[in-house]
Amino acid sequence: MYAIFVTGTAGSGKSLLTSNLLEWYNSNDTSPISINLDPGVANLPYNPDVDVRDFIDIYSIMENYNLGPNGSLILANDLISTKLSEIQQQVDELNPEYVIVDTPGQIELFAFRSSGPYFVSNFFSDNKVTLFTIDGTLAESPINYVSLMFLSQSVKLRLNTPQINVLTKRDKIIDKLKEVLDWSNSISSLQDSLDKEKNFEQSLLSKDLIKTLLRSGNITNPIAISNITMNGMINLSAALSRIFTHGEEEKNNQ
Ligand SMILES: Nc1nc2c(ncn2[C@@H]2O[C@H](COP(=O)(O)OP(=O)(O)O)[C@@H](O)[C@H]2O)c(=O)[nH]1
Ligand SMILES: [Mg+2]
Repeated sequence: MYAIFVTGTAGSGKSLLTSNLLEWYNSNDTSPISINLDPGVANLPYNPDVDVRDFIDIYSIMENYNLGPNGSLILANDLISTKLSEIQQQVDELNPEYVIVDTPGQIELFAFRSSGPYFVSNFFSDNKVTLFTIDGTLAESPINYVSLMFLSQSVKLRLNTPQINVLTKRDKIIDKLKEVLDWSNSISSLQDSLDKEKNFEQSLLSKDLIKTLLRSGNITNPIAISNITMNGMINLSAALSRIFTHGEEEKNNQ
């Protein structure tokens, strides 16, 4: 069983990507299931097979602890790790090949508190990958692009699994897509775009930061997809298979 944790900032396309991955794996004769790990979500574009909202009710938390919407959302997210064994049991009963995990809308509540990393590291599966979704419409400016690449690395530092950057909403940035993808292929093209930025200090800081990321050797080129046209899904599924099969090879060689 392979687990795919779909992370990213609020509105970056996590839930729609979860839904598309389910469809993708279903139509490729594999058996995927979905887990919704967002206790605060009202509507989802798919029917989750396992749902954290069955175990954590945001409205009862508000009443029982006399909390407002923000406080109860934080507490609800902190409680996710306490429901790991119930969730794992439901998943194991379904016995799927792929588990696609849609994570909470607010990434800071999942990746930067203790519950999310605990869940990711203790969820039992043969192999795990984190997808970090980057909203294409936010990554259009080179300074935003650098800051999102940093956020991606920060999430990797917290969740500690192999990670793929996924640039979503490519259908909305058709005119800029080539330039954005060039930034990941060539540092000089990113530097050129940063040089054209009006704010000198922001531009300089971005250049320093991207050099640091490149030196660490960890920065990976984002895979551009559209959750609407499905363009790019084939590249994403190939990248996922590479990580999953590579992981299996490593295990077999041990
Ligand atoms: N045009 C376009 N819209 C998208 C894409 N991915 C997500 N959206 C829209 O962006 C909004 C947020 O998506 P959602 O999956 O709920 O984001 P989440 O908060 O990360 O789970 C929704 O209105 C989606 O329909 C995409 O690739 N292209
Ligand atoms: Mg969502």
